[in-house]
Formats: sequence, C-alpha cells, structure tokens
Amino acid sequence: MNAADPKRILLAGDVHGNSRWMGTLCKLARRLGCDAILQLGDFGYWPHTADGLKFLSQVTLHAERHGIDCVYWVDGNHENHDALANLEPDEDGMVTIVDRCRYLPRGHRWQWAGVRFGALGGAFSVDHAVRQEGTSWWRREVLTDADVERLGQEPLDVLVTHDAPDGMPLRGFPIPQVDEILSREVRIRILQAIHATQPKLVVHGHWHHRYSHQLEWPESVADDLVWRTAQVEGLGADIHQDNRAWAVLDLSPLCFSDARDSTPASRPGA
Ligand SMILES: [Mn+2]
Repeated sequence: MNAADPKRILLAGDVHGNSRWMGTLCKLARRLGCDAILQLGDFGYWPHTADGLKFLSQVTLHAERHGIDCVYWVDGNHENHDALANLEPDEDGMVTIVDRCRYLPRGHRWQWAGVRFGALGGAFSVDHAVRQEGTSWWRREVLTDADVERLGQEPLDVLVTHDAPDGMPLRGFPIPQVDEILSREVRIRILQAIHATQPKLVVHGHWHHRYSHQLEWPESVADDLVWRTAQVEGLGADIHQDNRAWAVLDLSPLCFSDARDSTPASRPGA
C-alpha cells in the first residue's frame, strides 16, 4: 500500500524490534496528530527469526489500529542486511516490507509536501565480536562511499541517518582502535554527505542519546567564505521508554518540535 504524503510525522529513534514500544509510538503519533512515523534505524528487521516476523505483523496491526498510514524506516546496523538487499524497491524507490511498513534504502531521495528528504542508514556495530555473522551481524551494515554517491549532491532539506555525523558531542565506551577507525569512517561519510547536500535538519538514532547540536562549516563561494549550518537532532531509543526517543516533524512549514518538555509517552502496558 502506498500511503498518501504525510504532513506531520513522528520521528522515532531505535526500536530494536520492540513490538510494545512500536505500539506506544503508533498511539502517540495518533495523539499528536501525525500521519506517519519515520524511524531512524535499528528498526528490527529480522525476518530470519520467528520473533522478527511477528514484529513485522505487529507493526502493521499497531499502525492499522491507531490509524497511522505508514511506518517508514532507514536501516540501522542491527537489521538483516542480506535480506534487505534481496528486496526490490517499488516504482517510487521505497521498499514495501509489509502493509503500512516501508524501508527507505541508502541514498534514496523523496519529497513529502515539497520537503526534500534523503536517507542514509547504516552504522558499524561496536559489539560485532559477540555477534554471529548471518544471524545477528551482517557485513553490509556499514554505510559505504557508494551509498553516499547514490545520495548525490543536490540540496536536501532533511537528511535521515542512523549514525551521527562526525564531531558530535557524543561519548561512547572504549573500543579497540581498529573498530574506532571503522566506526568513525561511517560518521565521516555522513558529514561529507551533509557538506554536499546542505540539509537544514539531520535526524539520527544509534547512540541511544538525546541531544541537539548546531553544525557549522565554512564553504568557499566565489572568493568568499560562507558559513553553512545544519541542525542535528539525535534521538534516544526504546530502552528509554519516554520522550527522549521521539520528536515531531511538521512539513509545511518545516518545523522540528523538541518533545523533551512535553507530556511523556505512556509506558507500554500502562
Ligand atoms: Mn545502531
């Protein structure tokens, strides 16, 4: 099913295949007058497991029940990337997963209400050593130069990623140096994509940390230096079970609403 263009969107951080949290997000989206959910990766696409399949059917049921047209998502690191690679995009370039659930491939561009969006999912799993290839870890998780090239250089309004751009005020835990280099490569690619496409807003998940940051960089135009800016918003995850894990995006005019000061989401089961 191809949903009509949304006008107000609930942005959601990592969901990790958490059906109950997905239900809360759909309920919340409805209450806040959102037509659709845009989820920022680590959605939980694990169709090789019974739980993963159940999650997908629950996404459809929750969306139907709460009148949400569609749950759109970019890929995180913890998706079955081999299964994703085997799916054919629809004519509009999005991939229908199940009813009311569509995947936005890396490099895909689209417009809603005239707002230009770009998707650039993927990240490096810092816990790959405790994961099993093909079962809980997939090589294709990492955003590549080819993905960034696919996105192109035309201007964007909103860039939707899973990892943060390089240089954000985020602190992870200590990891082996080689992993630090590989994981940072993804963030550098996202920063390059921002410089190339100059989005007004960048939204991402992955770090399970809610923060806002104004990114600034100089660009030489004619013989002058012009300062460019982008608003970066990192969202929390299902583990928070509260309003750090979501925000609202209005499309006309484009407006990101910080949800930190508003009513907390009702807890699943409450
Ligand atoms: Mn992640």
